[in-house]
Amino acid sequence: KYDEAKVGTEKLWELMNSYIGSDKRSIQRSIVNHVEYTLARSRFSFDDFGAYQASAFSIRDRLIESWNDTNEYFTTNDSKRVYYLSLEFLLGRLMQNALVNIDVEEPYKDALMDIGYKLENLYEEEVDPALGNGGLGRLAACFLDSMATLEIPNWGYGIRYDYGIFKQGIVDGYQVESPDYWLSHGNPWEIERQDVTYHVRFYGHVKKYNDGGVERGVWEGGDVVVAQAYDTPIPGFNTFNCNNLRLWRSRPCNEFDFKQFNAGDYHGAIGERQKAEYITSVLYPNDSSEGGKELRLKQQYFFCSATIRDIIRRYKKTHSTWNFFHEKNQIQLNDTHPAIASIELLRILIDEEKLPWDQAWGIMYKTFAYTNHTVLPEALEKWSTKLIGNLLPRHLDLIYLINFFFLEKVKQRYPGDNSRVSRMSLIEEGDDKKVRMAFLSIVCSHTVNGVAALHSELLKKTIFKDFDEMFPGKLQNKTNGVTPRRWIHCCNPGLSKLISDTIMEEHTTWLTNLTSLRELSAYSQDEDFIKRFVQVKSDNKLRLQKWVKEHTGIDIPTNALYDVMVKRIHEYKRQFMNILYVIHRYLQIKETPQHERASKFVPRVVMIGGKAAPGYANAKAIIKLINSVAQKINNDRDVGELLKVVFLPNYCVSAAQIIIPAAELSQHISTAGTEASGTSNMKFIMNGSIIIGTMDGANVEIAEEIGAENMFIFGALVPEVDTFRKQLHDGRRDYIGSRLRKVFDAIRSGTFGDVSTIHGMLYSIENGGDYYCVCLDYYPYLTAQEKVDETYRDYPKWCKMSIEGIAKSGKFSSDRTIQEYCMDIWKVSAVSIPKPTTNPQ
Ligand code: NTF
Repeated sequence: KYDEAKVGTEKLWELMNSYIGSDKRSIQRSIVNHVEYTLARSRFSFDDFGAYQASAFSIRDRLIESWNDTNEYFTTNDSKRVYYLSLEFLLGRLMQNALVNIDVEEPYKDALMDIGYKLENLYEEEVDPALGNGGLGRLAACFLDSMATLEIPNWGYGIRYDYGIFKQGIVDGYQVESPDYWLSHGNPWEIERQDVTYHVRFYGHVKKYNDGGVERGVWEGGDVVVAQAYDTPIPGFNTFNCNNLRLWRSRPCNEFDFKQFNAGDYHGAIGERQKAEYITSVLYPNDSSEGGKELRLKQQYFFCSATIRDIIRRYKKTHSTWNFFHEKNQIQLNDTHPAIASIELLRILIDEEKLPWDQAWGIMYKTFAYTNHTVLPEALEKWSTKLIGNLLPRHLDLIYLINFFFLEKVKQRYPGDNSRVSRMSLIEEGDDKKVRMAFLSIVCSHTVNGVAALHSELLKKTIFKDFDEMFPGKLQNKTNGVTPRRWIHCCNPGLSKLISDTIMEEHTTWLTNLTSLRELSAYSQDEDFIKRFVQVKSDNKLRLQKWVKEHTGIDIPTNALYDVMVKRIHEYKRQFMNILYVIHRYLQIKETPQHERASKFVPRVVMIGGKAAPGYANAKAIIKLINSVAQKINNDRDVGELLKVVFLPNYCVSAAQIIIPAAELSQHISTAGTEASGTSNMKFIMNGSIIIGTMDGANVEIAEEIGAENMFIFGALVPEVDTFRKQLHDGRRDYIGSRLRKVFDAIRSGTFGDVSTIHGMLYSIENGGDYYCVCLDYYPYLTAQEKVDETYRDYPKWCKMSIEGIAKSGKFSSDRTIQEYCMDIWKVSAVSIPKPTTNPQ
């Protein structure tokens, strides 16, 4: 008998069971199809941008094939999944990363060349998706790459902002911000999911009732907005697995407000609805500080609520009881920004799923884990209870309840210790009561981690001391890492090739087993190897020289030491100390007779880049000072090419990929105890740049791995910082010293033009306000800088140090970090998707 449905299904299977081929013709076909049918361009009018878009769509098609197979496989096998919740994903450009990961960069290069396009030029057409501020967001992106590569069933969840981090321009030396409307030409990498939406409620009121001894709530009224999903496939390197990044966009709810419409206020009603879209319009540009703005809390709850519902929906497809939820789902909180997700899960379990409190609590507790990224007090989130109570009334109820039960336990454990109870309370008392989100996250998670050994130890000794005492073992360390696919192979193809040639391994092998770089150690004094290494570095310096000319108009020599400091501008990171030293060096050159200069000074190009939060006056003043100093020095013919200073504008992921491979020296000079980890330090080391740095964050572990003799380490350690701060407090004022005084005087006297915006900082530092210990570390810093010059003069020694750095950088692959999270926190293992066997054209 003819079974119509069965035949139909078979036909469909046959049609869809094919994969795009990787031969030249198939690639070209898939690209030109998109030119014609997706972009509707004719063969006479498509430029590099059109070619980029069409190629991106063609690559996305391939990703979708494995992405669909992957998700289906995980569902069929009921795989345990990890969800990484983050308000920021600083992905950087996706095209090269995708081509490299699915191993078709060469075929695409050839196929495009054959029809008249250079792949490298197409890379430049892509806008940076810049949905993050700095290290925290970039870490999330590296983690996604590693999880896909290690075949960990993972989805990232975040927000699809219309505006990413602002673009930084420099006008008269000052930072000016302009909006980054990155979607203006569409985004070929994402898949809009009209079929995946959730309602999210704000404000309103709660009706409580007693359900056989359990108090439950019904949350009603208020505003309801829609969360719509946008998916970006995340391909792993050298695997068929393809994970997903799901970002939410806010939309108005389709249920019309008939009253307002019928009252005749059509425009007003539409205007109200448009406000919904505002929630996901813009990324907050503050790195390491929190504003307490209602819209920010709305963003947080909006994406957490949609995410939790999405995870529950997926779980319920294959499960009819709650017993296995935590065994199948692990949720990692990237800092406290998504902390409200745990309360949302608890709320749904109690109010909607009608679970008893203990069971709901247990499920939540066993599902969540929390990563802390900072000890800076201004970055620790605290939300006013008024704000939460108004926006999320039921969540505030639950937080109070959690706090009540928690404090009961504290009292039981430490009877009579009232000060401990108030120290540990999730609520900070005062006129404006506040919820301490970090404490809430600790209490609601099974595991908490810091991001470098020193940072994790500091957490235990300082801000989380009481918690470490009460829950020994709960606080762990997971030292950060970076993906070597982007941070060696993509950004430094010359070095990648040199490595492959030298250790006689395909890049596909060592890039997933980075400790095999150790073999390079044997070549750190090998003449041929050094020759090639120096060639790679100078090619990269040339590339940066061009970039600098193009972006700043400044000419820099290539036969000079490239000294780089790129990161967000912050007092604790001490770009200020860097520029003070530059001024000192300039004054020294000026004081030295012409004929002695060449033998006394190594030519240097000092490059500093990074964005300042728009409301951070001191950071902006530092940018202005750097630019003014650059202006003066670069135009002083008397100094010539001995010293050049450049402020690298609009530092972002794609700029980093040019800057980092060209650096010879890189600065990581934060006050000990302030930089939780740092991740660019790892990227610089992998690219053969030597670190001048303090014993802070991951620098400590870098020194352990590569040897302190291969770095320029200086400065106060954490206990000395504490002592100095205490002395400042007690009135110590003798810390300036004559050489630093000279530098201050030069700034004040107008040597660098009008830099009055920095005067406040100078005054404060002189008068006991040197909280970040610039003056304490200044002289050791000078000594370390002298050592830098001395070493650079002995170039073979310099090369040996930088090669040793590369060779021993393997620990800092984010693959290692993710493996540790998998073993110690998530207890999850790899699920490898079978590669398709058929590949009909
Ligand atoms: C940052 N934290 C730290 O300041 C960096 O040291 C660290 O490398 C990255 O996190 C990644 O762990 C933050 O951005 C924040 F928001 F926590 F302050």
